[in-house]
Amino acid sequence: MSSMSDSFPNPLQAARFWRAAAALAHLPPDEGAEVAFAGRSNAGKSSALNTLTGQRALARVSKTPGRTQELLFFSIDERRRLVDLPGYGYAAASAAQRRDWGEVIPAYFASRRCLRGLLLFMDVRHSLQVADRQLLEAAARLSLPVQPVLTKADKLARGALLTAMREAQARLADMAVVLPPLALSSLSGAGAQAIRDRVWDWLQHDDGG
Ligand SMILES: Nc1nc2c(ncn2[C@@H]2O[C@H](COP(=O)(O)OP(=O)(O)O)[C@@H](O)[C@H]2O)c(=O)[nH]1
Ligand SMILES: [Mg+2]
Repeated sequence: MSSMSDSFPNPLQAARFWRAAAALAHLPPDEGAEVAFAGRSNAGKSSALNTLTGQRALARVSKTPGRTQELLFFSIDERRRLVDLPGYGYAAASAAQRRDWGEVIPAYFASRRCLRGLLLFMDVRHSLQVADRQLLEAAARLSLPVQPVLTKADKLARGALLTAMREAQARLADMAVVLPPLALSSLSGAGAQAIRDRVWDWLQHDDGG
């Protein structure tokens, strides 16, 4: 499939860290268009943000899960943003941290008219855990479109990858707002272009608010 971004520079490469919000009271104005990145801690979300933007160190890649508790805003231009949501579901989380992401992420979804879509990153070897399903349900309640991304595709041989993709797709099939999953290896970049195209397509929809 050809796409506009095959023949042009990656528009997401313009993304620059703009600001962090530790609480919903500190979100930037609800205008223009933004796309959010969500996933369990260690799912490969930061690696994906770097790969999709073609930048080596835009988001910190950590071996220590659960460090970022803020919403991080990256601006592409004056009207378009990427938003890195706090990673959830890590084993060592305190009760307060669990309550935090369980409330903050759905509240963020509900408070942003400018939110065009959600990328949900899941390790292809452990997709659709309980916390992922809760996030999908929160998105569905708001009719927020979700693109599932199955990460670390390089960890599986081709046959096992196809099986894992098919299984994930079957389990997601009954959710109306969820698109068919895409596979990504941030190590090789395989699969990145289809995800960039999805993000860029979402970011074109700006209602002028
Ligand atoms: N082999 C492989 N490892 C990956 C990939 N993406 C992330 N990782 C590794 O998985 C770990 C967690 O990645 P990170 O991006 O920090 O995950 P986050 O917690 O979701 O932001 C790190 O050790 C990464 O190097 C991938 O596509 N392939
Ligand atoms: Mg991270």
